[in-house]
Amino acid sequence: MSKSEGPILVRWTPTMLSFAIIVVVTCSLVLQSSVLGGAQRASSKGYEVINVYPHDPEAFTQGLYFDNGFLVEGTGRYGRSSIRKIELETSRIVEQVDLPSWLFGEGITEFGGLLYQLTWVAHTGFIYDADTFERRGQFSYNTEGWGLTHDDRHLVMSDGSAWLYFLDPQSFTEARRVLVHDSLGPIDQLNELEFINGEIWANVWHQDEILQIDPMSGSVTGRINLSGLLTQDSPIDPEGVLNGIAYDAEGDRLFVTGKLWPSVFEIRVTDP
Ligand SMILES: [Ca+2]
Repeated sequence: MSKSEGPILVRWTPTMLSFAIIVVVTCSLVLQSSVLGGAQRASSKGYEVINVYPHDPEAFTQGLYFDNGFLVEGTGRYGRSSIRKIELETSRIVEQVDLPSWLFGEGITEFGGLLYQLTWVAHTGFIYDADTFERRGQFSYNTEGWGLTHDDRHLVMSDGSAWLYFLDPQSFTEARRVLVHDSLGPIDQLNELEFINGEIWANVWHQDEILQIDPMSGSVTGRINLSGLLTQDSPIDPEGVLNGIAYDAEGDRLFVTGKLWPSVFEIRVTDP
C-alpha cells in the first residue's frame, strides 16, 4: 500500500474541537427541539427595584462586584479605564487605579484576596491586592477579555463568544470550558458575569436580559428581563447598555447597573 492510500489522520486543534462541539450541541438541540414539537425558551422573570444609588455617569462599566460594603468597579474605554472602590450610598471613590491609555479595561473579580482585571484585546490581565489595589502581577490569555467572575476554584471568563472559560487562578491555564446554550442553540456575546448561589449570571452585550447559567453544562436555566429599568436619564451614547452585576452574598442583595448609567439599582428578581 502506498503512503497516499493510508488512513487519513486528523489532528484536532482547539479551534476545530470548539467548532465541532458547537456543531454537535446545535444539531442535538435542534433535533431535540423538533422531536419535542418545538421547545420553548424559558419565560423571563421580572424585577422589583428595592433601592437606587448614584453611579458615575462617566464610568463605562465593564466589571462589578460587591466587597464588604463597597462596590468595586472596573471601567473601560481607552484613556478612561480604571479599577475603583466605591461607597455604595454616595458613589464616592475611596480607591482608584487607572490603566495606561493604550489599555481598555474589562471584567474584574476578587479571588483569594486578589483583584483580577481583564483587558479587551491586549491579551493581558492585571493582578492587584484587593484591599490596597497595589499591583501584584500580570497574566496573559489568548482570547479577547470581556467578563470575569469566579467559582470556588477557578476564575470564569467570557470573551464575547458563547464560551465560558474556567481558568486556574495561579497558572491561568484553562481547566475546562462550557458552551452557553438554550433550546435554540448557543448564545454568544456574553459579557459581565457574577457567580450567584451556584449559578453564573451573565449580561449579554446590548441586551436587557440577564441569563442564569448552569456552570457544569452551560445550559441557560433562567432569564431575567430588565427592560425599563433605566427609564430616565438614559445615556445618549448607544453603547450605554446594561452591564454590571454584583451580589452581596451576606446581605442577599443584588445590584445591577450599565455603562454610563447614572444609577446603580438594587433589585429583587420576581417570578414570570
Ligand atoms: Ca460581576
